[in-house]
Amino acid sequence: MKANHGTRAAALACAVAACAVGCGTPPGEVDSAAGGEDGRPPNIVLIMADDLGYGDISPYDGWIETPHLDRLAAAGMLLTDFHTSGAVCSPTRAGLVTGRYQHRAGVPAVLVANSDSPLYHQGIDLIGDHAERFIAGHRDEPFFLYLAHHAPHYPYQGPGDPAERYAGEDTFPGVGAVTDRKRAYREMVESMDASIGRVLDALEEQGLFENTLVWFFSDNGATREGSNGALRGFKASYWEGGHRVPSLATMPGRIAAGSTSTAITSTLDVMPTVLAMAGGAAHPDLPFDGTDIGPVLFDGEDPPPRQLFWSSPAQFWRGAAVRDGRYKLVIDRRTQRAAAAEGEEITDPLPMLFDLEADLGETTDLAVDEPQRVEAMMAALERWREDVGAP
Ligand SMILES: [Ca+2]
Repeated sequence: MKANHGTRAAALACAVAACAVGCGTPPGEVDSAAGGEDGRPPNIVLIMADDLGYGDISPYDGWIETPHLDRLAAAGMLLTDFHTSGAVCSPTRAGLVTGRYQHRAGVPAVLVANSDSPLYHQGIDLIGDHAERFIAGHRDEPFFLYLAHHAPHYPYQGPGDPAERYAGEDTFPGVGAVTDRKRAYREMVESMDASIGRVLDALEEQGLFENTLVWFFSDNGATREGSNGALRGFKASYWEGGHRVPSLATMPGRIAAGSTSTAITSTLDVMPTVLAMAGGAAHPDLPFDGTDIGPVLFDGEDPPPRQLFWSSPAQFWRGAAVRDGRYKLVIDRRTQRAAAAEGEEITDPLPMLFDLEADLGETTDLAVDEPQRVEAMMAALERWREDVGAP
């Protein structure tokens, strides 16, 4: 590995955020009923991949063998209808840490890092090192650990490839110099999987696995170098391939081993769920848009009916989507533009409607057949946009 110490330190600062539970919870307010048999509150480990797709990893019958993610799936729950609140990095992450639509925090689009805060995609081993030390160092107290991997975001570089980025560089190398990107992509996912295996081993060695929620998911769908399985579209779109992602949750004794949930869930639900487990609650002035899905994870319940919304400004593309039960409304300017006559100006959004239960691949537009449903979902989208300040 080719990295100086400064780069490693900066990469870790970007990639790892951790604290003992209690950061936001006054002493004495932790609900011990949420914990294990000895009354100890649970530990929380969130693991986020970057640009990993629905068809990338083996628990989802993907093309890359990921034995440690298989291990997570076997020990816990696989979520089949889990969504990111954005279709690119920053919006999803802002929604994740606030439990609220990212538009409310002023992050509807990508925040571009400057050269002082480099992303270093070969930092996976370092993230694993740090996580192991952190778990060992906090074995005697409840903890929260958030591991934000950069894999398999470009530039594509496997463990044996030359490093593409260094601290202080002003330019972003894009996909990088590697010519066999599929190979590099696969190796990045395999490295991340090995790192996750080390985290699971550390939890088991410390006797903490039973009382720890380990929740793995991606921040958006895959690029064309990866796979979104049967889903249409890629990262940076509001087709399912842009925002329906792998999600695995494990907590032996509380989450049924080898279980699957088809409930509609979101990255917006993560914060409400883990905060409830830690005995906390939302600030009264900042209510969550997500919900505590503990009943889904721990009891296999279906949550009440809900709508999910997506909307982005014109940074990379302009679009919106609404999910309501089996139906999904999609507004995609690129599709409109492709279908338009040369020189024709695109003014009004053209909503498309899909029945995901019958048509997961979003191939058959039902908008003409179901004008009332389209009208109701468009009205819901407008109300939501006004509420959260979305474009
Ligand atoms: Ca991403």
